Amino acid sequence: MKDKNKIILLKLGGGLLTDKNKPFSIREEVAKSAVQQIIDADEKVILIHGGGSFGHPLAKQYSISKGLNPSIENQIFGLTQTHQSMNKFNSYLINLFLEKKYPALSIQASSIFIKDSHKISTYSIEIIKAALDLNILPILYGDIILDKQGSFSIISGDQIILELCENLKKYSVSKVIFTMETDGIYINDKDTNGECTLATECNSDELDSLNLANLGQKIDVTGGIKGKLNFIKQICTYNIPVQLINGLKEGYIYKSLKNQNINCTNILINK
Ligand code: IP8
Repeated sequence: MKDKNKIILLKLGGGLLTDKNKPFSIREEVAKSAVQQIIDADEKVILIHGGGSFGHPLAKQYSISKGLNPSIENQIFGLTQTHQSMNKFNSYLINLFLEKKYPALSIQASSIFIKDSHKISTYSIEIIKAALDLNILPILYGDIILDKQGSFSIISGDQIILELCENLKKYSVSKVIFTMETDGIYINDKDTNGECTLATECNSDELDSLNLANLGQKIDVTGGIKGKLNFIKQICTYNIPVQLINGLKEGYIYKSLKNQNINCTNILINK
């Protein structure tokens, strides 16, 4: 029997679902396949997605992650526009679930979190628990975040995951899955063909010392792979295993949700 209170946090990377270099472009086949795999796996999940080409270019244009800057023309308008763009992207995904008669509910990070002197306060996380109790799939996404000091910034999908790991008391997170466009983390150890090597297993205390391969950077206002590893390190302090998987490979999302074997990066907890 399934443990009712165990939950998997699944992040669909924005770079996977969209073409990050082409504003407002959804990779529809990738998104549809991901949604179908989540439905087929039928596990208790909270889905979180990134910004991709709906979030990062706008956030960059208006310097949203650096906070209020009156010298930037129309910055406040850009703040709301960034949120609305993410909202639109999120609606597309929600609709994919609803079309399949699968109950999914959009929960906006900008409505349930606020910052106070750089620290995030959780306000209405109860809503997520209430949705899970009703067997609804909650879907959150990287968003803008306001702060009590009159400024704002960006809350990434990865930061949301960390907040959920810290604050979801009733549900215990059994695993966090990051879905990306590669098989996981590559290190600068060349194999016999001169290719970088996939780190299939990595201890959480080794994350800082990894010699990361540079596989090309896209516009990312929230820190790229280094930022991600920093969040993963913090997630591991809650004894939660993390898996980084390739969302472009057929069936990988399903297999990961079902704990089946795949070629990926597993971050192991140091006991
Ligand atoms: O793609 C960023 O979320 P991420 C969200 O998870 C925005 O880093 C609005 C840029």
